[in-house]
Amino acid sequence: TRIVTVPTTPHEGQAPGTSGLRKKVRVFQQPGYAENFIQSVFDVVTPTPGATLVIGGDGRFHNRTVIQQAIRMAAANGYGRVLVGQGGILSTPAASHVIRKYGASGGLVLSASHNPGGPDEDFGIKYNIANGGPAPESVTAAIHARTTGIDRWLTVEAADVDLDRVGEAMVGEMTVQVIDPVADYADLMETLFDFDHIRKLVASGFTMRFDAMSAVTGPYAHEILERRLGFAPGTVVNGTPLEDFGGHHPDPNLIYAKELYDLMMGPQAPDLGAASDGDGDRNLIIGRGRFITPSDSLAMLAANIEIAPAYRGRLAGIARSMPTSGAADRVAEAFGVPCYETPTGWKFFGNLLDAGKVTICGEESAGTGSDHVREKDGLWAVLLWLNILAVRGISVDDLAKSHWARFGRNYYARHDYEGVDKADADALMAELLAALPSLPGTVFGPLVVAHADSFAYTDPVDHSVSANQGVRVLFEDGSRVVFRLSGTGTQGATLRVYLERYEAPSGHLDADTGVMLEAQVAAAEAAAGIVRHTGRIAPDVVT
Ligand code: VG1
Ligand code: CO
Repeated sequence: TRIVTVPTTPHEGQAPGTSGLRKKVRVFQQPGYAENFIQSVFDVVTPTPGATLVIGGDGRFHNRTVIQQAIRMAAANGYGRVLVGQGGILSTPAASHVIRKYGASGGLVLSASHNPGGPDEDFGIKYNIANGGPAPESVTAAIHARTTGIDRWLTVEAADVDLDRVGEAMVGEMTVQVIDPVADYADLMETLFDFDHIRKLVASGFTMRFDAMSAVTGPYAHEILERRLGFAPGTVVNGTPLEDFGGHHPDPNLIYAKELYDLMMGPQAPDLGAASDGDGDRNLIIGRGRFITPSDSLAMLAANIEIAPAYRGRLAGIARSMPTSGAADRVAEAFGVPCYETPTGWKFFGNLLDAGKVTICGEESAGTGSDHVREKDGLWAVLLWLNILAVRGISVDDLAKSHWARFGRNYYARHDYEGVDKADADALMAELLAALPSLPGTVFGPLVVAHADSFAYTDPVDHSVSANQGVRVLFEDGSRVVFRLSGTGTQGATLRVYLERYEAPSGHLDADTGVMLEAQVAAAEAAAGIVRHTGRIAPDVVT
């Protein structure tokens, strides 16, 4: 087959953020935009001839177009085989598993995750390495550098592959295998959890609702929850992936999954409510009448993970992102295992997982996962919850209460200010950074600043350093506020303010989170001048 060399010039702004390159679909539709980025990936990772590449996405608008481009480009760049999910579908955790299972050299995950989809919304491309996880910063930095100097991309002349039929096709000299996107992943879940026990729980009358938010987890949830575990048909709602997610934000939080939340707080609530995001790596867990914050979920899952067959006797350590609450730290301490604090983004967990230093990881943004893949995994978290509830025979609410009674409770909230003017957001952060040296000793109402810094992380495995990962203000009473700018948005800036306060087992364990965090909210405003900088008097999203 003839390899076609297409001359090109760089597109600006192709720096991958927290989780890949994310832009408006219209930006990706510019001639050569996706091609430049994909070629930059291939130029950096230089696949050995014949290597396998996995391609999949969350089914959002523009997914199929980029998949066809990427397949032809892979053929021209020397790959021997592409594995692609039927219909162009692979959830992020499923893609991670497929990369690992079939020994691929890497994968392209086409998704903008929790961001909305459709012609006027968002698209994204992320590269994952051979361990199945997001490329580390050294690789994403090299990809970005390459995008600034790229002058050609390579493709072959070939027809589109039929993505809707499982089977094999040739593109140039490269084999394309269209695979069932669900089977491998569902089989993996059966090896991790006690499905028999969960089936008994279901047979005993335990009910749940899983909201797939018209995104990628629908087919996975139908297969695993309804077919393999026996939950009643209709347990999974919004289970068909739509290109625009039905016009919603596929973000499983209390704002965008409000219907589920309202159901769970009402008289018709099933035993468990859960949801996942656009690409299937996030999870929302709500018991009847009880929302579990993602930070608490990480701690509760870690404390009980050894109940699940694949984790028996092997909790090696826990990792959490810096803004995630310290609830998991208390579990690690009690179990005598290390707890690592990483920057935001799953790419920072990869080395710890590969080295066997941690078994479970999590982020306050509704991401939880383990060493079974190298991505966070929404359905995995739901299944682990089910396994634990089945074996312990208690409700979500009772599990939470018993957890807090033993470890204490980290009251926690995140306030997001979305679509803020970028210059205003930058000015706020710059001022905060400049004020850091003078903050210790400052009094904000009942709080006194003990320590303030800009978080930097040294990877304990490869010793790489990631600086500037968010501003932390720690108070003498152990509470804290954290400030970061989002790295996944496509419009303006999003300011995230993370608020946390610990209550010991002897304290108030069932108080209102908003009330408990009043002093921290006021301190955040006083320290950062959010109203003054952004003109916003209240956050857009509170989770
Ligand atoms: C957000 C979350 C972060 C998560 C990332 C990707 O990043 O805060 O914890 O890893 O999204 O999640 P940021 O930079 O916007 O705060 V996903 O499910 O969008 O791939
Ligand atoms: Co996601």
